[in-house]
Amino acid sequence: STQDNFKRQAARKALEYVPHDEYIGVGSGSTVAIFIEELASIKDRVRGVVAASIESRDLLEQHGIKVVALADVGKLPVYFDGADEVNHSLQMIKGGGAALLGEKIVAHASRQFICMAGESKYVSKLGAFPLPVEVVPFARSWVASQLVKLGGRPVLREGVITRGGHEILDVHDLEIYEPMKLEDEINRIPGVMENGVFARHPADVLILGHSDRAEVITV
Ligand code: DER
Repeated sequence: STQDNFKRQAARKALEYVPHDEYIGVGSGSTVAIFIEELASIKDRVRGVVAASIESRDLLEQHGIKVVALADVGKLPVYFDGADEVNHSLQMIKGGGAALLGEKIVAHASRQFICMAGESKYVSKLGAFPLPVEVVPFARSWVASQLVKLGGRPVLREGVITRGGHEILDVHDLEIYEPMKLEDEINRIPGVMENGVFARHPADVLILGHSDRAEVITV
């Protein structure tokens, strides 16, 4: 599909940012899945990969790429991941794939964040995509009431329990004028494990896939 083509253009360009003989981190989603396929062609160059999600770990192993644990590698030089939205400051909304807790951990454990996305993800203001918030199940209703006070309309993502045993509330109708402030405000609500605003730790490089090329954007 056209979207897949955008993703592949971005994933191919991202290979240029893979350092020689280093550990790297990868996130989750369909763009990362394409990146992992492309990575297989240069897997001898990679010392090992820290996967932020179980799906990515399994995909890496299927491609014969060495998977290592974050605990065994400390700080990573670079982290590759997709996004649901990315603004012109390279702040992101993530969590469409319910792996946002692992993704934010590995992103913060990495020196550089390379975001790969199709052109439709590049927006001037975040918030059209409902914001995923990972919550402790028994606190779900109370957290939802606090998110309503922030102007959101939280909707439980039915049938999803995350790797950490939590639920996801997708928060619609948020007007996100100050992403960093919102990221901190939501994470201060007791019962919230993590949320999908990646503003404290924006991407360093955005590789935007178009139909026939990839565009490299930095701030
Ligand atoms: O869940 C996530 O954070 C993914 O990275 C998501 O934001 C991007 O998924 P996609 O590459 O399938 O659009």
